[in-house]
Amino acid sequence: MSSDAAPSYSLEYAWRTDRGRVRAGNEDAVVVDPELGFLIVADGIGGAQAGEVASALAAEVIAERFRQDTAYQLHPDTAKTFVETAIEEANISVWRLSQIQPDLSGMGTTVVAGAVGLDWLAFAYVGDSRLYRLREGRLEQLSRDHSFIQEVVDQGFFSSREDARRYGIGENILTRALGSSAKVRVASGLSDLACGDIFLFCTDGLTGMVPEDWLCQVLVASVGNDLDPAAEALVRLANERGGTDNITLALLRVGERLGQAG
Ligand SMILES: [Mn+2]
Repeated sequence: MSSDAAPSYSLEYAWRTDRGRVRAGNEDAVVVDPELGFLIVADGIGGAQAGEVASALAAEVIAERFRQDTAYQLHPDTAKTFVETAIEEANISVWRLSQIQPDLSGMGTTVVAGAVGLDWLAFAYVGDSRLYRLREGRLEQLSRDHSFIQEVVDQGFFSSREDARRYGIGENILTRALGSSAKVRVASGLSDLACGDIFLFCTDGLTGMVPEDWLCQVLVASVGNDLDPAAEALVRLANERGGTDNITLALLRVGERLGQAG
């Protein structure tokens, strides 16, 4: 990282991936690089080992892009486009491999990725892996699921996800994923950084098991402590509440503003 782009805050990272209690394998992937300041979480879809291949390939393609060229870190808008493009490239890689390797046909993956700059976080995503931000005790979802249940709620057929669930709308139907075609629509956004913020990147194996107010409580309780036990506690909670899916998360905590900044 060039010194121009070094974050003006001290940052902490913690991450975990866990098979859960039911699944035979782990089809989630996570890559975090505290040195370069990026986080990637992906949740693979597909029979046999195909989901595992898809999520690992997508995460690696995106990580490689971040490692090769760090110039994106100089400007938030550049970074946002950069993360989007990296995800588009990952999509093509997953799609191509699924076309040439019959046993991988139909594989796909969700992804949510973030890149940290001077005083901002640029993020992009496809699917239902999520990004949350804890700020001043309030947990806010910065991503918006590309799922059927989210769509019927957005279109006003139901007043809330709970309402839609009561009518039997499943949580697990994705409307977008990497790998299903040569082109994918990537969603993206920017957040500023404030001292005390915690960003949570995670797969549905966490959010499907642990209610948001519990996630919030665990993150709030981590204030003043190391971040790693919070990551551990979130995985434990998801497992205690069933652990029916793979559980993956990456945390980024924003600390004090650094003296030499600006
Ligand atoms: Mn999952």
